[in-house]
Amino acid sequence: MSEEELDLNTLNDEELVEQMHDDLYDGLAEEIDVGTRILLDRDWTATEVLEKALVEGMRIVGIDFRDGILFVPEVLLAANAMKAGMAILRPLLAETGAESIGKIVIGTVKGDIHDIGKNLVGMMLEGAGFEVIDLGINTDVEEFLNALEEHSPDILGMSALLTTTMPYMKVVIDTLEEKGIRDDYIVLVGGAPLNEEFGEAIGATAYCRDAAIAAETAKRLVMERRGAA
Ligand code: B1M
Repeated sequence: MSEEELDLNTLNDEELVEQMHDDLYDGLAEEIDVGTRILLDRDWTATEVLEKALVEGMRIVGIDFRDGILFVPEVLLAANAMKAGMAILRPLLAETGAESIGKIVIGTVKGDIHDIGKNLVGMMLEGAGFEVIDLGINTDVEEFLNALEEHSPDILGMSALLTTTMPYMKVVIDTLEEKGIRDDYIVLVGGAPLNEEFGEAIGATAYCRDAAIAAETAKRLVMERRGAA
C-alpha cells in the first residue's frame, strides 16, 4: 500500500504508534494530526499520546540527526509535525479547574532556538495550575529581567538544548545575584544536555529532567515557599 492510501484508522494501536514515529521522521504534520486524534478517540490519555507517539518519535529523529543521517531541514519538518500533535494535546494537558497556584516566566536561553521541550514544560505547568509567561527562544538576560519585573512570578524557568548555550543560564543567575534579587525567585532549569550537578553548580533551585517533573517540582517548591512565608 502506498503512503497516500494508508488509512491510519485501520491500524491497531501499536502499528499506529509505529506509523506515527515514521510520519514524524518524515515531517508529515497532517498525518501526525490525524494519528493524535485517533489515539485520543481510542481513549488514550494526552500524556500517553505525548510520551509514546510524539516524544519517542522525536527521540528517534534526534539519534539520526546526531549520526548525520538527518539534517536541519528534515529535523525542522519533524519539529513542525511534532508541534501539530502538541497543538491538539495542549488544551487537554492544560485542562484544570483549579485557580492559578503560581506564576512562571519561562524561556529558552540566548543563542538557542529549540523550543519543543520548553513548550511542553509550559503546557504541563499550565495543566498543574500555573500561569505561564513564555518569552520564547533566544532569550537574553535583559528580557528575563524585564519579564521578572513586569510579572513578578514565583518561578523563573530556563531551557537549553545545546552544550554551548547551557552556560548562559549561569549568566542569568549571576545577574540576579548581582542585583540582589536571586532569592526572590525559584529558578528551574532543564534541557537534554543538563543534569543535577550542572543545576547545582550554576545555583539553580532545581534541575528538572522532564516536563512532568518540572510541574511536580514547581508545585512542591511553591507550596514549600508559601509554607515558609
Ligand atoms: Co537541534 N540539536 N540543533 N535542532 N535538536 C539537538 C539538541 C542535538 C542533541 C542533536 C544531536 O546531535 N543528537 C544537538 C546538540 C548537541 C550538543 O549541544 N551537545 C543539536 C544541534 C547540534 C543543533 C544545531 C547546532 C544543528 C546545526 O545547525 N548544525 C542547531 C542549533 C540551532 C540553535 O539553537 N542555535 C540545531 C537546530 C535544530 C532545529 C531547528 C532543526 C530543531 C529545533 C526545532 C524547534 O525546537 N522548534 C532541532 C531539534 C528538533 C533537535 C532534536 C532532534 C530534538 C529536540 C527536541 O525537541 N526534543 C535534538 C536531539 C535530542 O534532543 N534528542 C537536537 C523533544 C523534547 C520534548 O525534548 O527538548 O529535551 P527536550 O525537552 C524535555 C527535557 O529536556 C525537559 O523537558 C522536556 C519535555 O520532557 N526540559 C525542561 C527542557 N527544557 C526544560 C526546562 C525546564 C525543565 C525541563 O525548566 C524550566
